[in-house]
Amino acid sequence: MDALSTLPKNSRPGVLERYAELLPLTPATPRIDLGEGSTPLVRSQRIGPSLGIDDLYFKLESCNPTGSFKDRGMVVAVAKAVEDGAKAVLCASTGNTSASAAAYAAHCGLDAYVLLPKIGIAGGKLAQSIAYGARIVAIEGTFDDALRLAREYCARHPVALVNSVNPHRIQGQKTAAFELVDALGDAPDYLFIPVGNAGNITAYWAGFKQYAERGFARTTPRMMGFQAEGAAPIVLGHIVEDPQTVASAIRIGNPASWQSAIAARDESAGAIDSVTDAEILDAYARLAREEGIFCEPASAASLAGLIKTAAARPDLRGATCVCIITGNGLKDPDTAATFKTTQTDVPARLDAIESALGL
Ligand code: AN7
Repeated sequence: MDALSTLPKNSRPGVLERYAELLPLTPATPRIDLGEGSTPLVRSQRIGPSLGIDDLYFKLESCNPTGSFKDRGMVVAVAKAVEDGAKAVLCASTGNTSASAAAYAAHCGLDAYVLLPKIGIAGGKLAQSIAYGARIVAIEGTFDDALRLAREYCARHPVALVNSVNPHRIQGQKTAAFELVDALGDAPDYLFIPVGNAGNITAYWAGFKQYAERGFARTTPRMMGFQAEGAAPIVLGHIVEDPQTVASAIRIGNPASWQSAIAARDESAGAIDSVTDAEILDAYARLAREEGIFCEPASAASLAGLIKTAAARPDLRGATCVCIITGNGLKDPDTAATFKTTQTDVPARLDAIESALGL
Protein backbone atom coordinates (compact mmCIF):
# COMPACT_ATOMS: atom_id res chain seq x y z
CA MET A 1 0.00 0.00 0.00
CA ASP A 2 1.48 3.36 -0.97
CA ALA A 3 1.50 6.28 1.45
CA LEU A 4 -1.14 8.27 -0.44
CA SER A 5 -3.79 5.57 -0.31
CA THR A 6 -3.57 5.49 3.49
CA LEU A 7 -4.45 9.17 3.77
CA PRO A 8 -8.06 9.90 4.69
CA LYS A 9 -10.10 11.47 1.91
CA ASN A 10 -10.97 14.43 4.11
CA SER A 11 -9.06 15.75 7.10
CA ARG A 12 -11.44 14.12 9.58
CA PRO A 13 -14.23 11.59 9.07
CA GLY A 14 -17.74 12.92 8.45
CA VAL A 15 -20.86 11.40 9.95
CA LEU A 16 -21.19 8.60 7.37
CA GLU A 17 -17.66 7.35 7.97
CA ARG A 18 -17.47 7.89 11.73
CA TYR A 19 -20.71 6.08 12.55
CA ALA A 20 -21.12 3.82 9.50
CA GLU A 21 -22.10 0.72 11.50
CA LEU A 22 -24.93 2.56 13.25
CA LEU A 23 -26.44 4.11 10.11
CA PRO A 24 -28.65 2.60 7.37
CA LEU A 25 -25.87 2.47 4.78
CA THR A 26 -25.38 -0.07 2.02
CA PRO A 27 -22.39 -0.58 -0.27
CA ALA A 28 -24.32 1.54 -2.80
CA THR A 29 -24.72 4.54 -0.47
CA PRO A 30 -22.28 7.25 -1.61
CA ARG A 31 -19.95 8.22 1.26
CA ILE A 32 -20.46 11.96 0.92
CA ASP A 33 -18.72 14.21 3.42
CA LEU A 34 -18.72 17.99 3.81
CA GLY A 35 -17.01 17.79 7.21
CA GLU A 36 -20.20 17.48 9.24
CA GLY A 37 -20.25 16.16 12.80
CA SER A 38 -17.41 15.81 15.34
CA THR A 39 -18.49 19.19 16.74
CA PRO A 40 -16.89 20.75 19.83
CA LEU A 41 -18.15 20.17 23.36
CA VAL A 42 -17.16 23.27 25.33
CA ARG A 43 -17.25 23.55 29.10
CA SER A 44 -19.06 26.60 30.48
CA GLN A 45 -16.71 29.20 31.93
CA ARG A 46 -19.10 31.53 33.71
CA ILE A 47 -22.79 30.72 33.30
CA GLY A 48 -22.59 27.23 34.82
CA PRO A 49 -20.61 28.39 37.88
CA SER A 50 -22.99 31.35 38.31
CA LEU A 51 -25.89 28.87 38.54
CA GLY A 52 -23.96 26.51 40.83
CA ILE A 53 -23.71 23.93 38.02
CA ASP A 54 -20.08 22.84 37.72
CA ASP A 55 -20.61 20.37 34.90
CA LEU A 56 -22.27 22.44 32.19
CA TYR A 57 -21.26 21.96 28.57
CA PHE A 58 -22.30 23.47 25.26
CA LYS A 59 -22.38 21.23 22.18
CA LEU A 60 -21.54 23.50 19.27
CA GLU A 61 -23.64 22.18 16.43
CA SER A 62 -23.20 25.68 15.01
CA CYS A 63 -19.76 24.44 13.87
CA ASN A 64 -21.24 22.14 11.21
CA PRO A 65 -20.47 23.02 7.56
CA THR A 66 -23.62 25.07 6.96
CA GLY A 67 -23.64 26.41 10.53
CA SER A 68 -26.40 24.28 12.01
CA PHE A 69 -27.15 20.80 13.35
CA LYS A 70 -29.16 19.96 10.23
CA ASP A 71 -26.07 18.75 8.33
CA ARG A 72 -25.83 15.48 10.29
CA GLY A 73 -29.23 14.27 9.13
CA MET A 74 -28.99 15.90 5.72
CA VAL A 75 -25.81 14.04 4.76
CA VAL A 76 -27.64 10.75 5.29
CA ALA A 77 -30.89 11.89 3.61
CA VAL A 78 -29.08 13.20 0.53
CA ALA A 79 -26.79 10.15 0.31
CA LYS A 80 -29.86 7.89 0.38
CA ALA A 81 -31.60 10.09 -2.21
CA VAL A 82 -28.59 9.68 -4.52
CA GLU A 83 -28.58 5.93 -3.85
CA ASP A 84 -32.27 5.81 -4.80
CA GLY A 85 -31.57 7.61 -8.08
CA ALA A 86 -33.13 10.98 -7.17
CA LYS A 87 -32.20 13.98 -9.30
CA ALA A 88 -33.68 16.60 -6.95
CA VAL A 89 -34.48 17.17 -3.30
CA LEU A 90 -37.12 19.42 -1.74
CA CYS A 91 -37.82 20.71 1.75
CA ALA A 92 -39.89 23.21 3.65
CA SER A 93 -37.85 25.24 6.10
CA THR A 94 -37.52 28.06 8.56
CA GLY A 95 -34.07 28.51 6.98
CA ASN A 96 -31.55 26.01 8.31
CA THR A 97 -32.92 22.84 6.71
CA SER A 98 -33.01 24.64 3.36
CA ALA A 99 -29.40 25.86 3.72
CA SER A 100 -28.27 22.34 4.52
CA ALA A 101 -30.32 20.67 1.78
CA ALA A 102 -29.04 23.18 -0.76
CA ALA A 103 -25.42 22.58 0.26
CA TYR A 104 -25.56 18.78 0.14
CA ALA A 105 -27.54 18.85 -3.11
CA ALA A 106 -24.86 21.09 -4.65
CA HIS A 107 -22.16 18.74 -3.34
CA CYS A 108 -23.86 15.82 -5.08
CA GLY A 109 -24.93 17.58 -8.27
CA LEU A 110 -28.65 17.42 -7.45
CA ASP A 111 -31.20 20.20 -7.80
CA ALA A 112 -32.58 21.64 -4.56
CA TYR A 113 -36.05 23.16 -4.22
CA VAL A 114 -36.86 24.97 -0.99
CA LEU A 115 -40.24 26.17 0.25
CA LEU A 116 -39.85 29.03 2.72
CA PRO A 117 -42.41 31.12 4.57
CA LYS A 118 -42.23 34.50 2.85
CA ILE A 119 -41.83 36.38 6.12
CA GLY A 120 -39.29 35.83 8.86
CA ILE A 121 -36.40 33.87 7.33
CA ALA A 122 -33.13 35.12 8.85
CA GLY A 123 -30.95 36.91 6.30
CA GLY A 124 -27.89 34.67 6.57
CA LYS A 125 -29.94 31.54 5.93
CA LEU A 126 -31.58 32.99 2.85
CA ALA A 127 -28.13 34.02 1.61
CA GLN A 128 -26.96 30.43 1.97
CA SER A 129 -29.81 28.97 -0.09
CA ILE A 130 -29.19 31.59 -2.78
CA ALA A 131 -25.43 30.97 -2.79
CA TYR A 132 -25.75 27.18 -3.00
CA GLY A 133 -28.02 27.63 -6.00
CA ALA A 134 -31.31 26.36 -4.62
CA ARG A 135 -34.57 27.15 -6.38
CA ILE A 136 -36.44 29.16 -3.73
CA VAL A 137 -40.22 29.34 -3.52
CA ALA A 138 -41.51 31.82 -0.92
CA ILE A 139 -44.95 30.93 0.40
CA GLU A 140 -47.54 33.32 1.75
CA GLY A 141 -48.05 31.28 4.88
CA THR A 142 -46.29 29.69 7.83
CA PHE A 143 -43.66 26.95 7.98
CA ASP A 144 -46.47 24.54 8.80
CA ASP A 145 -48.23 25.45 5.52
CA ALA A 146 -44.93 25.00 3.67
CA LEU A 147 -44.33 21.54 5.17
CA ARG A 148 -47.84 20.37 4.33
CA LEU A 149 -47.37 21.52 0.72
CA ALA A 150 -43.88 19.98 0.54
CA ARG A 151 -45.34 16.60 1.48
CA GLU A 152 -48.12 16.96 -1.10
CA TYR A 153 -45.67 18.02 -3.81
CA CYS A 154 -43.29 15.12 -3.20
CA ALA A 155 -46.16 12.62 -3.19
CA ARG A 156 -46.93 13.69 -6.79
CA HIS A 157 -43.48 14.37 -8.24
CA PRO A 158 -40.21 12.40 -8.42
CA VAL A 159 -38.41 14.59 -5.91
CA ALA A 160 -36.97 13.37 -2.58
CA LEU A 161 -38.47 15.05 0.49
CA VAL A 162 -35.62 15.83 2.92
CA ASN A 163 -37.53 17.28 5.86
CA SER A 164 -37.19 15.34 9.11
CA VAL A 165 -40.32 13.34 8.20
CA ASN A 166 -37.73 11.52 6.07
CA PRO A 167 -36.47 8.85 8.52
CA HIS A 168 -32.91 9.10 7.21
CA ARG A 169 -32.73 12.61 8.68
CA ILE A 170 -33.40 11.28 12.19
CA GLN A 171 -30.88 8.47 11.64
CA GLY A 172 -28.08 10.89 10.81
CA GLN A 173 -29.08 13.38 13.47
CA LYS A 174 -28.88 10.80 16.27
CA THR A 175 -25.07 10.72 15.84
CA ALA A 176 -24.87 13.89 17.95
CA ALA A 177 -26.00 11.81 20.95
CA PHE A 178 -23.29 9.25 20.17
CA GLU A 179 -20.69 12.02 20.17
CA LEU A 180 -21.82 13.28 23.56
CA VAL A 181 -21.38 9.83 25.09
CA ASP A 182 -18.07 9.35 23.30
CA ALA A 183 -16.82 12.67 24.71
CA LEU A 184 -18.19 12.44 28.27
CA GLY A 185 -17.71 8.71 28.79
CA ASP A 186 -21.44 8.28 29.45
CA ALA A 187 -24.67 10.12 28.73
CA PRO A 188 -25.11 13.47 30.53
CA ASP A 189 -27.73 13.63 33.28
CA TYR A 190 -29.73 16.35 31.52
CA LEU A 191 -29.92 17.41 27.88
CA PHE A 192 -31.35 20.88 27.14
CA ILE A 193 -32.52 21.37 23.56
CA PRO A 194 -34.69 23.79 21.55
CA VAL A 195 -37.84 22.26 20.05
CA GLY A 196 -39.39 23.41 16.77
CA ASN A 197 -40.51 20.66 14.43
CA ALA A 198 -39.26 18.23 17.11
CA GLY A 199 -37.00 16.14 14.87
CA ASN A 200 -33.87 16.91 16.85
CA ILE A 201 -35.18 15.90 20.28
CA THR A 202 -36.57 12.74 18.67
CA ALA A 203 -33.20 11.94 17.12
CA TYR A 204 -31.13 12.56 20.26
CA TRP A 205 -33.40 10.28 22.25
CA ALA A 206 -33.13 7.56 19.59
CA GLY A 207 -29.34 7.90 19.69
CA PHE A 208 -29.06 7.75 23.47
CA LYS A 209 -31.32 4.70 23.60
CA GLN A 210 -29.39 2.93 20.86
CA TYR A 211 -26.04 3.56 22.56
CA ALA A 212 -27.40 2.27 25.87
CA GLU A 213 -28.86 -0.84 24.21
CA ARG A 214 -25.47 -1.55 22.63
CA GLY A 215 -23.73 -1.15 25.97
CA PHE A 216 -21.81 1.97 24.90
CA ALA A 217 -23.55 4.04 27.60
CA ARG A 218 -24.73 3.04 31.09
CA THR A 219 -27.36 5.74 31.37
CA THR A 220 -29.66 7.94 29.27
CA PRO A 221 -30.33 11.62 30.00
CA ARG A 222 -33.49 13.42 30.99
CA MET A 223 -34.61 15.15 27.80
CA MET A 224 -35.44 18.81 28.47
CA GLY A 225 -37.03 20.42 25.42
CA PHE A 226 -37.90 24.11 25.12
CA GLN A 227 -40.31 25.85 22.79
CA ALA A 228 -40.73 29.61 22.45
CA GLU A 229 -43.74 30.82 24.41
CA GLY A 230 -45.48 32.17 21.28
CA ALA A 231 -44.86 28.92 19.39
CA ALA A 232 -45.40 26.24 22.03
CA PRO A 233 -47.96 23.74 20.70
CA ILE A 234 -46.54 20.78 22.62
CA VAL A 235 -46.62 22.68 25.91
CA LEU A 236 -50.14 23.98 25.24
CA GLY A 237 -51.41 20.66 23.90
CA HIS A 238 -52.87 22.16 20.73
CA ILE A 239 -51.80 23.47 17.31
CA VAL A 240 -50.78 27.15 17.24
CA GLU A 241 -52.18 28.67 14.02
CA ASP A 242 -50.08 31.84 13.99
CA PRO A 243 -46.85 31.12 15.87
CA GLN A 244 -44.78 34.13 16.86
CA THR A 245 -41.26 34.40 18.31
CA VAL A 246 -38.00 36.25 17.79
CA ALA A 247 -36.46 32.78 17.41
CA SER A 248 -37.55 32.41 13.78
CA ALA A 249 -36.05 28.92 13.41
CA ILE A 250 -38.60 27.51 15.87
CA ARG A 251 -41.61 29.53 14.75
CA ILE A 252 -43.56 26.32 14.24
CA GLY A 253 -47.14 25.67 15.33
CA ASN A 254 -47.71 22.02 14.38
CA PRO A 255 -44.52 19.98 14.78
CA ALA A 256 -44.18 16.91 12.55
CA SER A 257 -42.52 14.84 15.31
CA TRP A 258 -44.94 15.93 18.04
CA GLN A 259 -45.73 12.42 19.30
CA SER A 260 -42.13 11.22 19.33
CA ALA A 261 -41.11 14.35 21.25
CA ILE A 262 -43.69 13.49 23.90
CA ALA A 263 -42.38 9.93 23.97
CA ALA A 264 -38.81 11.21 24.46
CA ARG A 265 -39.99 13.43 27.29
CA ASP A 266 -41.96 10.71 29.05
CA GLU A 267 -39.56 7.78 28.55
CA SER A 268 -36.66 9.90 29.82
CA ALA A 269 -38.53 11.44 32.79
CA GLY A 270 -37.80 14.82 31.20
CA ALA A 271 -39.90 17.87 30.38
CA ILE A 272 -41.02 20.06 27.49
CA ASP A 273 -41.57 23.62 28.62
CA SER A 274 -41.59 27.09 27.09
CA VAL A 275 -39.36 30.14 27.45
CA THR A 276 -40.26 33.73 26.62
CA ASP A 277 -38.59 35.79 23.90
CA ALA A 278 -37.06 37.93 26.67
CA GLU A 279 -35.57 34.82 28.29
CA ILE A 280 -34.28 33.64 24.90
CA LEU A 281 -32.62 36.99 24.14
CA ASP A 282 -31.09 37.17 27.61
CA ALA A 283 -29.56 33.69 27.18
CA TYR A 284 -28.44 34.63 23.64
CA ALA A 285 -26.58 37.71 24.94
CA ARG A 286 -25.08 35.82 27.89
CA LEU A 287 -23.76 33.04 25.67
CA ALA A 288 -21.98 35.58 23.49
CA ARG A 289 -20.67 37.82 26.25
CA GLU A 290 -19.94 35.38 29.08
CA GLU A 291 -18.90 32.32 27.07
CA GLY A 292 -17.75 33.59 23.65
CA ILE A 293 -20.43 31.52 21.91
CA PHE A 294 -22.43 33.39 19.27
CA CYS A 295 -25.53 31.39 18.42
CA GLU A 296 -28.80 32.20 16.73
CA PRO A 297 -31.78 33.05 18.95
CA ALA A 298 -33.50 29.65 18.63
CA SER A 299 -30.37 27.93 19.92
CA ALA A 300 -30.40 30.06 23.06
CA ALA A 301 -33.74 28.48 24.02
CA SER A 302 -31.70 25.55 25.39
CA LEU A 303 -29.77 27.77 27.81
CA ALA A 304 -32.88 29.84 28.60
CA GLY A 305 -34.54 26.55 29.52
CA LEU A 306 -31.62 25.54 31.73
CA ILE A 307 -31.70 28.88 33.55
CA LYS A 308 -35.46 28.54 34.08
CA THR A 309 -35.12 24.95 35.27
CA ALA A 310 -32.18 25.67 37.59
CA ALA A 311 -34.29 28.17 39.50
CA ALA A 312 -36.87 25.46 40.25
CA ARG A 313 -34.71 22.32 40.55
CA PRO A 314 -31.72 22.48 42.90
CA ASP A 315 -30.80 18.89 41.92
CA LEU A 316 -29.28 20.30 38.71
CA ARG A 317 -26.33 21.52 40.77
CA GLY A 318 -24.59 18.18 41.01
CA ALA A 319 -25.65 17.03 37.55
CA THR A 320 -23.86 16.90 34.21
CA CYS A 321 -25.84 19.19 31.91
CA VAL A 322 -25.47 19.78 28.17
CA CYS A 323 -27.09 22.60 26.18
CA ILE A 324 -27.31 22.01 22.44
CA ILE A 325 -26.25 25.08 20.45
CA THR A 326 -28.12 24.30 17.25
CA GLY A 327 -27.18 27.18 14.92
CA ASN A 328 -24.60 29.91 14.33
CA GLY A 329 -25.26 33.53 15.29
CA LEU A 330 -24.05 34.79 11.91
CA LYS A 331 -27.18 33.36 10.34
CA ASP A 332 -29.29 36.09 11.94
CA PRO A 333 -27.20 39.29 11.99
CA ASP A 334 -30.31 41.47 12.35
CA THR A 335 -31.00 40.15 15.84
CA ALA A 336 -27.38 40.76 16.88
CA ALA A 337 -27.71 44.33 15.61
CA THR A 338 -30.41 44.94 18.24
CA PHE A 339 -27.76 44.60 20.98
CA LYS A 340 -26.89 47.94 22.54
CA THR A 341 -23.80 48.93 20.58
CA THR A 342 -20.57 50.04 22.21
CA GLN A 343 -19.29 51.70 19.05
CA THR A 344 -17.87 55.26 19.11
CA ASP A 345 -16.94 57.02 15.86
CA VAL A 346 -13.68 59.00 16.04
CA PRO A 347 -11.19 60.67 13.68
CA ALA A 348 -8.09 58.60 12.81
CA ARG A 349 -5.92 59.97 15.67
CA LEU A 350 -4.43 58.25 18.72
CA ASP A 351 -5.68 60.90 21.15
CA ALA A 352 -9.24 60.43 19.87
CA ILE A 353 -8.97 56.67 20.49
CA GLU A 354 -7.51 57.29 23.94
CA SER A 355 -10.35 59.59 24.87
CA ALA A 356 -12.97 57.20 23.40
CA LEU A 357 -11.57 54.26 25.43
CA GLY A 358 -11.07 56.43 28.51
CA LEU A 359 -7.65 54.95 29.18
C1 AN7 B 1 -31.23 26.66 14.92
O1 AN7 B 1 -34.73 24.68 9.34
O2 AN7 B 1 -37.27 23.55 11.35
O3 AN7 B 1 -37.14 20.66 16.69
O4 AN7 B 1 -36.78 24.26 8.80
O5 AN7 B 1 -32.97 25.82 12.86
O6 AN7 B 1 -35.66 19.53 15.04
O7 AN7 B 1 -37.21 21.35 14.31
C2 AN7 B 1 -35.20 24.43 12.05
C3 AN7 B 1 -35.26 24.10 13.35
C4 AN7 B 1 -33.59 24.47 16.63
C5 AN7 B 1 -35.54 23.14 16.04
N1 AN7 B 1 -32.59 25.31 16.38
O8 AN7 B 1 -35.21 21.82 15.70
C6 AN7 B 1 -35.87 24.34 9.65
C7 AN7 B 1 -36.19 24.06 11.06
C8 AN7 B 1 -32.37 25.76 15.13
C9 AN7 B 1 -33.21 25.36 14.09
C10 AN7 B 1 -34.46 24.07 15.66
C11 AN7 B 1 -34.30 24.52 14.36
P1 AN7 B 1 -36.37 20.76 15.42
